[in-house]
Amino acid sequence: MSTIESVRGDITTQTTDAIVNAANSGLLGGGGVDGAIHAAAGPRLLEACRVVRRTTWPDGLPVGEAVATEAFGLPCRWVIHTVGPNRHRGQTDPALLASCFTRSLDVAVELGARSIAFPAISAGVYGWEPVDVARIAVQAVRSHPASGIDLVRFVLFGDNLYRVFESALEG
Ligand code: AR6
Repeated sequence: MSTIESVRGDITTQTTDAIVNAANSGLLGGGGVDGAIHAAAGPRLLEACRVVRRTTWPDGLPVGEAVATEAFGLPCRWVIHTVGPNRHRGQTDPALLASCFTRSLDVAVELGARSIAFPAISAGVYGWEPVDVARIAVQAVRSHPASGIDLVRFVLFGDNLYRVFESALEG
């Protein structure tokens, strides 16, 4: 049974074994948490993402999928990149968002990670309501076997998001 917790903060400073990036299908960087992660990791992260595009996912990473790279300049060991559903493009199926958390945990287990930090995937540019993201995230994490993972941490930017996740965890 993993500990599941939420903290206010910046995911790029987390020392969990893995952190999750709310990326886009192209995997070549962007704004928000994706931009912060690439800036903190340095240019080798972009190069590693280009390798993923040349090999495993030539057409881009599908919504709800996850793939890992090394973390380079970041204090964690791996970055697990996932692509949340974009409400502005009509991607409103909660199963797609749940899949981001489930597949990221699958990848973390495959890597042998003991701890993982998630941002509020799709709660920014992709336009999902924080309360929906929190409910779906907590449910997906709780229902995942996550064997070997001791700690799942939600790292939230801002007080409102933090409160919303805290109440989802209390529920
Ligand atoms: N640490 C933790 N959370 C953060 C950080 C940070 N350093 N920076 C932002 N957030 P978003 P999305 C929060 O827009 O909605 C990118 O351009 C932010 O406040 O980063 O999945 C990608 O390339 C919000 O609560 O991700 C895609 O194109 C949450 O992280 C697109 O945005 C997610 O916001 C993905 O959109």
